[in-house]
Formats: sequence, structure tokens, C-alpha cells
Amino acid sequence: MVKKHAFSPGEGLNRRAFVRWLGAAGAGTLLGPLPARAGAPARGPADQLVRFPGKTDLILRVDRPPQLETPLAYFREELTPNEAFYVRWHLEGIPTAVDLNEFRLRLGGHVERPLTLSVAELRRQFEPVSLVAVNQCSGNSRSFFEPRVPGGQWKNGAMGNARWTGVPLRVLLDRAGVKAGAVEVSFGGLDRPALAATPKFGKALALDHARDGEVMVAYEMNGAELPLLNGFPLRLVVPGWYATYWVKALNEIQVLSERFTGFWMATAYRIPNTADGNESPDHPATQTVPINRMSLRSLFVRPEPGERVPANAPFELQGVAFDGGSGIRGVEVSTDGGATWRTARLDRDLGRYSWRRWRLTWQPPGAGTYHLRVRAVSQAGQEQTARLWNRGGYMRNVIEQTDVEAE
Ligand SMILES: Nc1nc2c(c(=O)[nH]1)N[C@H]1C(S)=C(S)[C@@H](COP(=O)(O)O)O[C@H]1N2
Ligand SMILES: [Mo]
Repeated sequence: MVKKHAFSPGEGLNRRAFVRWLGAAGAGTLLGPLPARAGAPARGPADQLVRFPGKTDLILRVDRPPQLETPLAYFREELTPNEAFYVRWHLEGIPTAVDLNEFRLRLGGHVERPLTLSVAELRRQFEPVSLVAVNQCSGNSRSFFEPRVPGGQWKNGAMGNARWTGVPLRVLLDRAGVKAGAVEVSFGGLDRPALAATPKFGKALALDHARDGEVMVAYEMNGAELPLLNGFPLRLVVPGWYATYWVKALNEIQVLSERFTGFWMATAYRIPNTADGNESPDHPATQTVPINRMSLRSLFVRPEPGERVPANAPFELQGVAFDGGSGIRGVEVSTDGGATWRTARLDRDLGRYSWRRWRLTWQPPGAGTYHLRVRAVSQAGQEQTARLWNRGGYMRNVIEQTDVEAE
């Protein structure tokens, strides 16, 4: 089987699903007429929608390589549809076709018996496991950093929640037999830099983490094969950790007897070695560490920024909350800029790596502008912060505020 796409628009249209969402978003105010441009959000220029093969209309951030953001309205579901899942690649040479007859996953390095597996063998020879987990780019919400920082100017849509199915990495490592003295495991995919001077994308995990039984080599997302742009045919799933570790089109796993020194660990995706990854723009931290577990955060998905709601009528505020794997204990919402807080209802629990949908019915007591805020507490007792800044624009976890107009 060959999975292939040419990067031309018009392929794989699924307009019906999109229109359904548009309806759910409320009279097209969110995304505007198709297929051109979205309605202007409260800040910044209008979002341009684009449709790549295997995907629905997504917000275009960068086109080469594609960086596509999920419109907020999709987060009103527990699981983010595959076709609407955001896309981020670093290198120009992304796979546009994968032939499963030729594709092999290789696991080698500091092991007794190197493995070479086709996707069919991976499916047949190992018991599948499934888990729901949030995949969030480290730079999600970067555009809200003040002062601004360079990098993809994401709003809140560089994330998604999906059910991942595959084989625990531990099982593969045990099959290969990790030799004494191993310290890390590195991961590489099919994508290639356009220039020889650019380092190939690669990440590494400590051996104990790689063997925790939860890190997974996934071949399915929400019960279907992965879209090419999301890493078909295999991707690493690292529950609770930022998506930079979730290597796509995964074809190479190396057990290392020394620390991995690749660019994408040693230089890129580093955060200040401070509590919560915070640093001051005036006095940046001198020590950095590789980014790792996701911070606690909670977001509004309804209303949209700038949306108008009826005064003196009930309106259901909605959002999602998640953290790096302890789970969500509670969510509180303020409709008066933080003066008073009410407890939101939580939707069902899909596991500690999933996000938790929350709702709160609110009746604006009159016309005017309301300052909405949301904050979560994790099962580990972690709380959100009032302010966060770092030079990478990573790990945003501040208490969100969104203004809504009641009329
Ligand atoms: N092979 C490969 N895997 C990769 C990347 C990449 O550039 N190449 N980018 C990583 C980063 S930084 C992110 S945010 C996620 C994005 O996953 P998605 O495109 O499925 O949403 O993929 C990760 N895995
Ligand atoms: Mo990312």
C-alpha cells in the first residue's frame, strides 16, 4: 500500500464536516465565508484558511513546511478529528508518500538483537494498547507572549486531543534486549532537511522514560491511520510531554550508551532552568534544560475572542483543561475579571493525559463588556500562574482572560 499526496488543493474535500462545525461555531462569525478568510479575531489580522491533503480547512501559519493551526471550535469535542488536527514540521523535506511495502521501523544501537519491523508486523506481532492524550506544541499560544518572541505565531490551536493506539515502546525495547550501560533512546523520522547544513530532526528520552510502559509507537489516531501530515505510518506518543518529542513518520529508534547531543535536544527546544520555565526579558536565565512535561493550563473554547453573547440569557461557557499527566482536579471561572470565581462542571474523565472538557452556564446580567477568566487546579495540586515569559515562547500556562460583549 502506498499512501501518497501531492500538495495541491481540492483533494480529499470534506466540506460537510467543516460546515457542520461552522454551524456549531455560530453563524459563521468565527470562520467567515469559505474558503477564504476567517472573521477578524479580537486582535491581529484575519486568519487565512488553507486545505492540505488529508486535512480540512486549517489556519495557515507557515506553508513551507506546513504549520497549520486548528480553529478553536473543534475543541468543543472530547477528541480532535484527525482531519482538523494541527500540523507542524520543521524541515522542508517532509514525506509526501510512504510505501508500506518498503517502510521499516528499525530499532538498533545498544541492544542484543536489532529489530526491523514493517507496520504489518508491528500490528500483528504485538498486543495493541490505546490511550487518550493531548498533543500540544511547546509554542502553542506563543503569539500572546509579551514582549513578543520569534517563532510560529500560534494562537491556542497548536494542540489536539486524540486516542492513540500502538505498541508500548517498552515492549519493543524488551524484544530487542537493551544492553547494560544504555542511558538514552533517540528517535528519528522520514523527514529530511533541504540543506545538508541543517540538522535532521531527532529527539531523545532517558532510558527509564522510554521504558515507562506509556511511551508508545502509535499507528492509529482516533481509530484510523495517521494522516500523512501527522506522521503516517508511525509516530512516537509521549504522554504528558510537549509534542516536540512525538516524532512523526518514525522509522529509527536508537538505544544509546551516551547522552544524545543532536541539535534538537542540545540547542533547540530548551527552557530556562527555573521554576515553571519563567525568566525575565531583562535578565534571561543563564542555564537551560530541554523542554519536558506540559504545564497545567485551562482555556476557553466558547465564546470565541470577540464573540457577542445575548445579555440576560443563559450562555454556556466552555473550555478544556489539562496538565502533564496528574489530571484535572477542578476548574474555576470568573466573569468579573477575577473578583469572584465559580466552579465549572467537568465532562467525563478520559484518563489523566486527556484534556478535561469543562462548562459553566452564565447569564450576563446586562449589556456590556465582561472580562472572563479561567483557572484550573491539577490533581497534583498545581495552580496556574498570572505571568509567564521565556525567550522561546514556550509552555504558556497563564490564567487566560477573554473579553466578551453582551448585548
Ligand atoms: N519527524 C518529525 N516529527 C516531529 C516534528 C518534525 O519536525 N519532524 N515536529 C515536532 C513538533 S515540534 C510538533 S509540535 C509535533 C506536531 O505534531 P502534529 O503535526 O501531528 O500536530 O510534531 C513533532 N514531531
Ligand atoms: Mo512544536
